[in-house]
Amino acid sequence: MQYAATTSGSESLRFGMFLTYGVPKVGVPLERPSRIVQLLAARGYNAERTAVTLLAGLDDPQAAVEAVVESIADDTLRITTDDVRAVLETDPAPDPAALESSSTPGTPSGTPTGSTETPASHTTASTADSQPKKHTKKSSSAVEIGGYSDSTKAATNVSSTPSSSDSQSSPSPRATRSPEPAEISGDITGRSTGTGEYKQFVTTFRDRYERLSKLLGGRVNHRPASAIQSMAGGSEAEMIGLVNDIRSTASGHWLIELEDTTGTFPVLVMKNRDLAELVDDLLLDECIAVQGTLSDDAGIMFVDSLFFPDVPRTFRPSTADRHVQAALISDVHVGSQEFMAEAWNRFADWLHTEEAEHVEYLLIAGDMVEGVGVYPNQDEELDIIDIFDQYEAFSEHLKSVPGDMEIVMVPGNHDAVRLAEPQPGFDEELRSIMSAHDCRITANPSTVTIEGVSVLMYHGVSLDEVIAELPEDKASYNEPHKAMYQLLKKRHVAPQYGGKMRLAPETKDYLVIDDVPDIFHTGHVHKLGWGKYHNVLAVNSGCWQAQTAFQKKVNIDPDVAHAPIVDLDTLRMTVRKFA
Ligand code: D5M
Ligand code: FE
Ligand code: ZN
Repeated sequence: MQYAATTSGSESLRFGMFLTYGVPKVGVPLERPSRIVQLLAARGYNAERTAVTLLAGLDDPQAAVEAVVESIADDTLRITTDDVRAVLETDPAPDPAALESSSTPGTPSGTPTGSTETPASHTTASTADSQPKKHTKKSSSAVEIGGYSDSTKAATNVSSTPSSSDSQSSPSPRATRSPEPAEISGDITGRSTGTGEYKQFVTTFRDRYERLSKLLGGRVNHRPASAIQSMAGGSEAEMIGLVNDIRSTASGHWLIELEDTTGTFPVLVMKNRDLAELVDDLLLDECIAVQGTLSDDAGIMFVDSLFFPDVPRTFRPSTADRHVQAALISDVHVGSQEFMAEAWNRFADWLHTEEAEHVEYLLIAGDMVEGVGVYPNQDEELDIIDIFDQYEAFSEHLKSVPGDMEIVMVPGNHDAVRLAEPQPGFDEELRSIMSAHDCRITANPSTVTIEGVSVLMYHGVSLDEVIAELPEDKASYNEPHKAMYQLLKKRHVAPQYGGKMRLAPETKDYLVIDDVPDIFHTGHVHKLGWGKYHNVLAVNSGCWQAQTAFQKKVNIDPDVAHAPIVDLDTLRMTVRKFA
């Protein structure tokens, strides 16, 4: 029998063999001069505002950035005006040939289509049940979500009445809030060790493998690939590996190459087996376990069971001890012509009313501002063209949020931090711009615990990828929470590498979901959707930016100016609409 691969399982650019081999170079794109801040951030530097202005005013800012980065001491974190001046004095016209060559700018377009394959029903042969309960605080049976079933178009499921617009003129007095300070874990800010060297990708992927294989370890008694390679034909075998390749064979079976830290091994999922459905859910680079039998020539494993790290079905979330709520928003996009300032003001006014007195936390999952140079021709839709001015304006909008609320923010792909994930929190300069309202600023992703409830905050760039790769019923723009379920199942916020998502090599894979969160909060796709996956509340907040020209072109109809509000004591959701 032959298992010749005929069709590729994925169109994505691949850099396989992360665990055992070298990795090709992935350049950080150099784009336009207005991206000085992002250019520097991508290289791991912050800069004084005056230094940025100085660089931006040069004929060839990109070359100047390179020259400055070359010239400064290795341990420099923040580039000063003096650093720039020193370079200009010694080398008034930095050589553009010194520039790294760059590939296409920005993110490839994400089309809102799923795979055309026939949707398979959601049968999961893969629920972990051996995990201990993490939370002991207040364990209850499954909590239901008020007024919402996670089936149809989320925007039509807004369960609360729209904000009363009359409340904005005369906010009624309310009791003072007393939120506890949020506890933050997984914050990479200031701890990034990535030098951008390619061998570091190997370290990151090894860490991913090691941590996810621990989660899967209870399910199989796995052997390393190198050991399986020397087993006799017909043996029973179990392996844990990262998915290196997925192909369909000439006869329609699925050939999957798994890789661990010792090598690779091909495994075959027969098309007529129930578990063939699970292949639909697979993404490249995710970690799975398989159990099966080796072929007679011991060259391949026939898979009998396939497991994802997953969230145990027995998971019970922690809840708050008192009635307290959190507003979960994202994608404010201040600085865009489409930013809905009036809707934001209605939201902020509502937060001052008695009705909102229990809303003590505001979590913002990225894209505070529109940024500059994020997508081609984006500048045509900018209302504020300077990135710092955008943050000044955002800060003004934060000031209208009640001062006694605890605000936590993580950056997104439009923010002025490095694009590669994990993204550190904003630098000192941006923090000082936003300091008027005392906010907590942390990395993307981070886990934020409020009132004993852990919230995994992640901007959500990988959702575009998950939606593009998986069948419509598993993940779509209309049901973004289902794409989030996939991330929970894979216990990784951005499993597939090499497409839209940029990964920063670090000594640890900060994108692994080690601990199951009580709430998973993302944004990015500008669609509202929420639901529960094995008792974890997944919420994708909408946005505060009306449809952009790009979104119109690709038929994305954003859910604008909704504020999902979660009761932290019950994990029930209500949505307020301010548009
Ligand atoms: O992303 C908002 C959503 O729209 C997200 O799903 C990506 C997609 N998007 C928006 N503009 C573009 C362009 N120009 N190319 C590709 N994909 C795009 P946000 O992060 O707010 O831009
Ligand atoms: Fe956005
Ligand atoms: Zn985004």
